[in-house]
Amino acid sequence: MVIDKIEVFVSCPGRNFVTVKVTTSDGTYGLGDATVNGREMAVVSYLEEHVVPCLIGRDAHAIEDIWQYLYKGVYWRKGPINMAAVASIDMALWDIKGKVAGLPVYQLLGGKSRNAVTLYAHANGKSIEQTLDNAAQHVNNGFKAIRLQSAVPGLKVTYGVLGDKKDYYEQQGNRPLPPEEDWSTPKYFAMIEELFIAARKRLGNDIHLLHDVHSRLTPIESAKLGKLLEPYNLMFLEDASMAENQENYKLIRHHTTTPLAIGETYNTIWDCKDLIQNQLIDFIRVAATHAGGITALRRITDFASIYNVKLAPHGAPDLSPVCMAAHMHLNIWAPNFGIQEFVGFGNDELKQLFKHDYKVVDGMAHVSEAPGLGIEFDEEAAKAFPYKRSYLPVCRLEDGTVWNW
Ligand code: GCO
Ligand code: MG
Repeated sequence: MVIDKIEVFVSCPGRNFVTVKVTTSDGTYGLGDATVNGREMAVVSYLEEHVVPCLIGRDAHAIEDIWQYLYKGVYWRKGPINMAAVASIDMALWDIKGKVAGLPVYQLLGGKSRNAVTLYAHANGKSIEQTLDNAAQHVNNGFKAIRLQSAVPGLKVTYGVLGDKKDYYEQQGNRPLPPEEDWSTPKYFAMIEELFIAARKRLGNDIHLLHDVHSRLTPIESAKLGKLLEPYNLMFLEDASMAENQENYKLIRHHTTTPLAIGETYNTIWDCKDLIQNQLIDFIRVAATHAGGITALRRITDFASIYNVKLAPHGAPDLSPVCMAAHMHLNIWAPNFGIQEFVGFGNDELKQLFKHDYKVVDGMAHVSEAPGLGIEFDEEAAKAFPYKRSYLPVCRLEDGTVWNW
């Protein structure tokens, strides 16, 4: 059974997705996600021009060899564009292997470690009250874990808090140039503790609370934030600071017992190695699409398990439903699974294009029993939603200095 055809589809059902379809000589096909938010066409060209021609005619079962061929074999290792291309092929080959075996992918990884996958929902708001109204709604719907983000008073825009239904910039799918946002650390500090005081009062102590800083703080400011939030018992504080220099997290760690999470932009095990082996974080937030697929996430997860670090995959809507399906199989297998971020795929266009087979009940995902990944993509329907250039915002301090996103 050899690889016969590889097709790359770019569609915009509300936001852009790059979907890869690998078809074998016996007609079996598998799907992969290669979406790199705001840089979609770079991956398309990398795949079509440099990856696809090398794979036609290769054994579709040789997942590990193909992974190594695309990683070690190319000289230019790592990087988001390269690794998203590797990831999409890898996911599609696992999907094919599962279909051929007649087994869901989690069975090929070693079977279930739990009954269902715990999810965390997002609650955003223009005010603390609005954020907590949204959180209370998630609790009513059965969620046991919620990420809280609230607009910072005095700033023009706060990420993810746009009001109306489009509260994710990237979901708007049509931003021909990057919008800009402002940031002020003092204004943020004036709000953030209030959010968690009010959250514990309103939601009680049984709900897991999480928060994403989007890397806006320096390490010493992150250390201060971690300490400040200790009384409110967060499940984790995400992306407090950048960790291009992984030493940054030593400083944060020495000052606070608030659990730390990072990894959504990481592309390989090397990006997380020091953080994991020095036990500077508690959750690793890699995504199958951005860190090299199921093969790579399985390796990172096993490595993390020896250091008590749990898997908590990135689950923003810029990862396609194909990636989420792959995560579900990893999550139900991983002995050291933590939690899955889950914003859902609400819009109708998107539901026309992608059909997944897992079910969400009371904030838990029940994983697909269909052979392979349990995901379908309607390439005909996708034609009605062509690519639209779109960007994430750029962040600046109030004096105009470009800041971390
Ligand atoms: C998350 C992420 C998102 C990102 C988005 C960027 O934790 O869900 O930080 O909020 O901003 O994925 O593409
Ligand atoms: Mg994040």
